[in-house]
Amino acid sequence: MTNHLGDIQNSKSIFVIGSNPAVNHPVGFRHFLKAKENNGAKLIVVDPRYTRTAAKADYYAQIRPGTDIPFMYGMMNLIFQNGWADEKFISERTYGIDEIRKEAANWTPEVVEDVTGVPAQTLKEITKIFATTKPGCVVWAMGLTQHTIGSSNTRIAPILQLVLGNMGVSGGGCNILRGHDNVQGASDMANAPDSLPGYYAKNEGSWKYFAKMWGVDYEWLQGNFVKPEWMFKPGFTLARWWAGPLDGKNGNDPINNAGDSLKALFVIGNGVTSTAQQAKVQEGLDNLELLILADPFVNEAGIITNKKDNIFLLPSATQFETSGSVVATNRSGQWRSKVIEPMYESKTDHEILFELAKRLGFYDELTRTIRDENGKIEWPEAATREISNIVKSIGLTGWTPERLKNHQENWDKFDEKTLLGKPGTPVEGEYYGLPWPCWTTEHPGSPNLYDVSKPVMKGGMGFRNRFGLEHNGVNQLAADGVAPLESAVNGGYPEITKANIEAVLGIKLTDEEREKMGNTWATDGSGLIAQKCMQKGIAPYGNARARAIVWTFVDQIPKHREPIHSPRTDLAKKYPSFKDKPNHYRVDTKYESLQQSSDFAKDFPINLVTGRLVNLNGAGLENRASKYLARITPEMFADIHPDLAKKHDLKDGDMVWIFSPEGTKIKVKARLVHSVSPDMIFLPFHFTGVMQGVDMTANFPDGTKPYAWGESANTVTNYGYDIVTQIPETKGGLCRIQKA
Ligand SMILES: Nc1nc2c(c(=O)[nH]1)N[C@H]1C(S)=C(S)[C@@H](COP(=O)(O)OP(=O)(O)OC[C@H]3O[C@@H](n4cnc5c(=O)[nH]c(N)nc54)[C@H](O)[C@@H]3O)O[C@H]1N2
Ligand SMILES: Nc1nc2c(c(=O)[nH]1)N[C@H]1C(S)=C(S)[C@@H](COP(=O)(O)OP(=O)(O)OC[C@H]3O[C@@H](n4cnc5c(=O)[nH]c(N)nc54)[C@H](O)[C@@H]3O)O[C@H]1N2
Ligand SMILES: [Mo]
Repeated sequence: MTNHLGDIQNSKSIFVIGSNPAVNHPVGFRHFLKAKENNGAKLIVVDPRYTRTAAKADYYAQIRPGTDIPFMYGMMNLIFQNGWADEKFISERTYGIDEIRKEAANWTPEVVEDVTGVPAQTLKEITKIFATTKPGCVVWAMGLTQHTIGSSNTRIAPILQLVLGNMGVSGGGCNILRGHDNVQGASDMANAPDSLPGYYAKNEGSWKYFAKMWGVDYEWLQGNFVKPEWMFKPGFTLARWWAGPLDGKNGNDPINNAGDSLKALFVIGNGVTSTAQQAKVQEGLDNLELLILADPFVNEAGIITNKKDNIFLLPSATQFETSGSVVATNRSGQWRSKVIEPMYESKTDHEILFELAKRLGFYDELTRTIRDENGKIEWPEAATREISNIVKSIGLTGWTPERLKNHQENWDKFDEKTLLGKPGTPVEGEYYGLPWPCWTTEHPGSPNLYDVSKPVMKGGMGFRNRFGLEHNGVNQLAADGVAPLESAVNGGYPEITKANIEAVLGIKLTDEEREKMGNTWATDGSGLIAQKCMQKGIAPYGNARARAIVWTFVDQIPKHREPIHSPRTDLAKKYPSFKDKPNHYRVDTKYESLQQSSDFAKDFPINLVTGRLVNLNGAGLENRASKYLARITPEMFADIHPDLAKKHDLKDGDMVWIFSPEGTKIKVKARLVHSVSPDMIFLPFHFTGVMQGVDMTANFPDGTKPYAWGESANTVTNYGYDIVTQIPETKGGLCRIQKA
């Protein structure tokens, strides 16, 4: 999130595209409702389903899945034409918007109507209200990301905000609602396979910086890889690990894994059965030599597999049985305190990992900087301190355990609309949770990113200078006169390095300082660069232009491409998918070759959309093991429009088979509702335990079977993975239905 949930109360218009916060973020949604009630804010919802969020909307558009790029280009087409663009913001703080203008010109309301299914009139009404009611924020979540073009979706929405000058302002920004508890913290800590903690690139410079900060030899680190060069390569993703054990067998995608297949899987805190193409996941599990599931519940990966040996369930403690820092959706840090000691024989996740490291023989290296002389670890404070010591890239430097605990103890003394600590309290002048970047231990955190109306020491900053100083001869730094308030440089400036700090800040370093200082702001273990920058009101990461063109991507600007399985074969020809991508996170991945291989829509004419229910979460076992939550939705079902149901002779409560183009099928109960259109069905993905008609729940150890189980939506989600991130296309696929 560039801004925060409370800041949504400062919005005058809220554009929700691909998110259903009334169901999935019901506490956060309170702020949306307050914005409506207190601020007269207009709520706009674009979703293929008429959701509970849509029920609260002033404007609603029912969009065909996977066509959000045409919709937003359509908006920009009208914005440029009507003079609603913020040309000053565009010229001073952005790069490449002219390319966007050209592409937007193609997307007239009529073309948009044909591709998205949204009437031209609705597009016009929504565009006018959003473009002229400022400030406005954009909100999205999985409705935009779970597509082959998910990463392009996540670029076009911020571009829309740049064009409107809605970025870097309170009440504006891009409020991307994160999913799990601490998912922001998890991604900050490198759960992605292509980076180190803090999003440091997996290159030699970063590895050497980490080696130094961890107190271990770089050569030792590198020696743990099968060959030195594998240290720099991305790993498998969660979406596609199962291709690893299958290793190209049975027509599965070939892998590139140093000549070997994947033998063992260690799962800690993921449901596994939430993964797309679950029949493949099952095949992957069956082909493992070793499966370890560290989970407070019986992870259903162990239930759906036919594997009979070498499956170990490690009882993890829950988050109530441990303490430490986590990160909220808005980049705020939060301190958690243990409520009870771990029950029975369970162990906390960090203990499990420490024990694993001991047995693998690198406990000493793993804990070197967090142990005292007697080998004792002050947990979790020492871990938080290590993180704040190392992760400069996103500004975690100011997150000491003491400051986070102070916020925990005084959480009632912050203003919810600004996050500012109230005067006369122990948190005066600080923002709740010190939202990153929090550059130093004196910095108050940054509630809204890219806001130049504030001094850096009060949370202000420009855009990050991340991609060099010029591109195609165009300067990438912000224009003269644009800089955070009270900054020593009144205009753009580069990211700060040891080499340029004296020139940019107008200071002189002592020899001792130069000796201690790291080469760049992100690898300066001494913290001197950040401190000097704060004194001069400078954001260490620079003050640059936001770019609309990503010159290293296949689509340099976001382009519409039809889902791999599109109901519109004519449009799949006109807007084809990407070229197939070999070695995409180690797996050869199909796009165009699959999309163009068959007229899928002929045999599978119905759109398949998957998503969430308010009473269940993720893979769902945690909640299906609760009698009361399970009772709300005791069985797996499909939402079907009455008109579609009629065509198939289905009544409410009838059983229906759903077939996917992959050749898989599930049998579920039909629930007749008007929230879906007649050309689509909706499936919740929180069930599993039955695989294509086969009940596997006898595999549950005695006494652990949940109160509800059923077929998994993911057994019929189609092949398709984002071109950059590899997130599965679980929001855009096809199916066929038949009365069971
Ligand atoms: N109760 C509950 N709350 C949760 C979770 C849960 O499982 N249960 N999970 C948490 C997690 S991990 C996450 S990531 C978040 C996710 O939160 P959301 O993203 O809000 O969750 P979804 O229901 O998956 O999808 C949101 C909406 O996207 C719509 N959609 C589908 N395809 C498209 C499309 O092509 N374009 C547009 N514009 N919309 C589309 C769907 O119809 C759906 O209403 O929720 C979190 N909160
Ligand atoms: N079809 C379809 N599939 C989807 C999605 C979709 O919209 N459609 N959404 C996707 C998204 S966004 C997400 S995030 C995933 C969610 O999918 P998962 O990550 O699988 O979601 P959870 O069920 O929350 O899984 C968490 C697991 O961790 C365990 N757990 C809970 N607390 C702890 C703990 O403290 N320690 C340990 N070790 N384990 C713990 C739980 O018991 C559970 O087994 O699903 C994805 N799959
Ligand atoms: Mo998620």
